[in-house]
Amino acid sequence: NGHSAGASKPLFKVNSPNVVYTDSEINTKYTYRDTSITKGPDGDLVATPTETRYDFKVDRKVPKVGVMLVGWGGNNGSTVTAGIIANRRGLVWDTREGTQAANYYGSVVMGSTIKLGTDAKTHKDVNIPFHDILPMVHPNDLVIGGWDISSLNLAAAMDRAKVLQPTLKALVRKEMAEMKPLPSIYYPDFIAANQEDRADNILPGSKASMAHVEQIRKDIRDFKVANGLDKVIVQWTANTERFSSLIDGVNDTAENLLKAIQDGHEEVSPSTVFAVASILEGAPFINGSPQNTFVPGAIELAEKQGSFIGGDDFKSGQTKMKSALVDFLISAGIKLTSIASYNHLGNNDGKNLSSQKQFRSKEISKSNVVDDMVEANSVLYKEGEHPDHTVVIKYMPAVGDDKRALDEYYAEIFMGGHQTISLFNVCEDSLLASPLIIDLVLVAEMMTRIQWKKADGDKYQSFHSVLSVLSYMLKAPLTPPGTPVVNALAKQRAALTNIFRACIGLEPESDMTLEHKLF
Ligand code: NAI
Ligand code: DG6
Repeated sequence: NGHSAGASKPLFKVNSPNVVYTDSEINTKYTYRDTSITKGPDGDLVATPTETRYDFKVDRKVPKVGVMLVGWGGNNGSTVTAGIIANRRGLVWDTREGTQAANYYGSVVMGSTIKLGTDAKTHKDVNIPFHDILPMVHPNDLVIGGWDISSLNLAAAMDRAKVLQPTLKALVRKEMAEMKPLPSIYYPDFIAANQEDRADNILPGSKASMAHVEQIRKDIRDFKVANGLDKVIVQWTANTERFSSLIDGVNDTAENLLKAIQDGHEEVSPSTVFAVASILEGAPFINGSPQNTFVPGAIELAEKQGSFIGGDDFKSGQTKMKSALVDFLISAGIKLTSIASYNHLGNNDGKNLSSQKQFRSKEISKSNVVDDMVEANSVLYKEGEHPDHTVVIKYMPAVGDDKRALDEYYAEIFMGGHQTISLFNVCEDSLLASPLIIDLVLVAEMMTRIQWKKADGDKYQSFHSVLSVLSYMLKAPLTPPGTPVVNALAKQRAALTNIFRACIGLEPESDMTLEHKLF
C-alpha cells in the first residue's frame, strides 16, 4: 500500500463484478451468510441459513494521522515513541547478542499475514501482510504527541522507563529530548497516592471541569494544525485509575455527564474527561487501561456525536495467552476447573497497582476474560458454573519492566483425571504493549474510512461508535450496548480479518481446504 499518506497502490486487486475500484474508493457488494436458529413448539431447534446483502465503501486515501497519548511519558508512551522513530529511521544498534534492527514484532497489523486465497496453479496458500489487506496507514508515518502529568521530556522519560537498550537510546535521544508532554489533568483520588511525586505538569484544578474539556479539545486541534494532520487519534496509556461509581443523574446519560463535568462532580475521572473531549472533537478515543472510563453517559455521547471509542485495557501477555489457551482447552472438550494468575513487576504501573483501588480495576479486567468460552460450552459447564479464577499482582521494584506472569491452569480430563498446565512468562511489559498501541491506532483509523449499508438501505453509515473490532488488542472489550463480548482470541482475530475481507468482497477466511480433499 505504500508507506506515505495519499492515494495508495494496492498489492492486489479483487477480480469480481461485486467489487469496483475508483481512484478514491473501493465499492463492494457483499453477501453475509449466517444461520438463524428458532425453536419449534416441540422444543426442537431449527437452523435456517440466512443471507443479508450489504454494500461497503472504503475510502482509499491514506490520511496523515497523529496519535496523542495520555501518559506519553510513561513506559508504554516512551517505548512506543522510540520504537516508531527507530523504525522510521531504519535504525540498527549493537546489543550484547549482536546487531539489532528496528521491527514491528508483536503488531498484528505489521507482523502477521492473512491468507488472501489459493494459488490458481499450485493450490498453495497465498499469504499477504495483514497491513496490505486494506489501504492502511503505516506506523512510520504517525506523528506522535500527548500529555503527561510528569514534565520529563521523552528522552528522560525513556531513561526512567529502563526498557530500551542504551545503544538504541543514544540513537533516538536527540529527537526524543525535543518531545515534551503537554500539561495534563490530575485528580489525585483516581490514581495511587504514590504517583503524586511525579505530578509536576498539571493544569489548574483538581476535579472535572468544562475548562479541562476545552483545554484538551484545543490541544487536539492545535496538534492537528501544527502538524498538518487529517486526523488525530487519542489513546489513554496513563495510569490505571480506580473505578468511577455509576450514579443515576451523574454519569448515566450524555447530558448528565456533561452537567456533572460542569459541576465538578467527584466521580468524573480524568480518563472520562479525556474521552469526552476527544468525542466532542471527533477524535477516536481508545482506553488502554482497565478503569470504567466509558461510563454509560460517555458511550451515549459518542453515539450521539458519531465519534469512535474503544477499550478497555491492553491485552499484552498473560491475558492474551489465557484467551488462547482457555479457548483451546474448552473447545478441546477439557473441563478447565481453575486458573491461578500471579504477576510481579517493578515498573511504575506495578507501583500504581500496589494500591488497592487501582489493583481492583485491573483485577476486574483480568478476571472476566473466559466467560464467553465457558458459557458457550453447556456440555462441560452447567448454567452459572464457572472455573475458579484468581488474579494476584505484586509490586517488586527489582524486576523493573520485566514482568513475571505465572499461571496455573487446572483441568478435569477423561474419567476424573486431572491436567495441570503451568506457564511462566517473562518479558518487558512495555515491549508487548507498544505494538498494541500501534495496532489500535491503525485499525481504529481504518474503521473511520469504512462506510456501509444494507443493500436496500439508502444511506451509508459508519460502524457503531463502539469499535468492538478492536477486541483482539484489549482485555475487557467494550462492545455496543446490549451486544455480546467475545474474549476468545481466535474468534477476535477472525472478526477483524473477516470484516476487512468483506470490505473488499472476499469470503471469510475458510480453513476447509476442500480443494485438497477430493480424489
Ligand atoms: P506508566 O506508569 O509507566 O505510565 C503511565 C503514565 O501516565 C505516567 O508517565 C504518568 O505520569 C502518566 N499519567 C498518570 N495520570 C495521568 C493523567 N491524568 N494525564 C496524563 N498522564 C497521566 O505505565 P505503563 O507501563 O506505561 O502503562 C500504562 C497503562 O497501560 C497502565 O494503566 C497499565 O495498567 C496499562 N497497561 C499496560 C500494559 C503493559 O503491558 N505495559 C498492558 C495492559 C495495560
Ligand atoms: C500486572 O499484571 C500489570 C498489568 O498492568 C499487566 O502487565 C498488563 O495489564 C498486562 O496484562 P496481561 O494480562 O495482558 O499480560
